Amino acid sequence: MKWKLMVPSVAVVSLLSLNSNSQMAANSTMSGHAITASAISTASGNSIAGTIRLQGPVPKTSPIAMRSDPTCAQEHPQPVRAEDIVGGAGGTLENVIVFVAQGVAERPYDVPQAAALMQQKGCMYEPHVLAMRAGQTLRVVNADKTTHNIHPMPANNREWNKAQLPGQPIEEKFSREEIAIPVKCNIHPWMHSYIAVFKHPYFTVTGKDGSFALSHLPPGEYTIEAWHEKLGTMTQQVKIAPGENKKIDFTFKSKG
Ligand SMILES: [Cu+2]
Repeated sequence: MKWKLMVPSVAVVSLLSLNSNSQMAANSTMSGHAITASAISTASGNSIAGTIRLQGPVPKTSPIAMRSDPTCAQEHPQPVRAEDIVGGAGGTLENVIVFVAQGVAERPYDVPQAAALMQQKGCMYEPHVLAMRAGQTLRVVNADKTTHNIHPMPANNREWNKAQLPGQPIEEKFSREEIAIPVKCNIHPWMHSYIAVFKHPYFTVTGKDGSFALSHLPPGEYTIEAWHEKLGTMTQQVKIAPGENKKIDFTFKSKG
């Protein structure tokens, strides 16, 4: 009960001290509200925005069997499905990381003071894909009544692996950019997620409506990349003039 009360307050702090789009994306996924990247103001100009879509059917997934831990299973009256590919209405695609891959000035950027939040709830990760900043605090919350073991498996950061009892948050950091770090739970084999770590603030993660917005970009030429855990990456070259709000879309092709 204690954590149910505390989690929303963390989310509010994150929203108020919004330094990166990832916080917004993380919170929207977490709260289930339709707060998407498109809700971020682009009125000041210099933004790149659009929609990520999936062409073709969303592959059908089997319900996850949580019988090995009845504590997990009892949290889900309805079957839960893997979140490998999550589509929305009109062919939109959720859980795509959209970011500036090239063109950002090489300089230090202020790191958000608010933590990026990863919850374990109903023995699933929320959000399924989290994007955060190098040096930012990652706060991992266990909202379940069971023990988890969170285990990020980075290629470019320090690996760690921690058992987590109910109600005991873990705080960690990643020091280097990496897109994206696979995360698993050593106790529940169906639990997996991804954490992307950026050295600059120009990134976001799509929600159900597939929309994204990269705001407050200085005029210039950029390579914009869209990353999906199963569908790979796509890039586009984009040039934005002073005050310009550019629209670009990405369409991934379904393999199934
Ligand atoms: Cu677990």
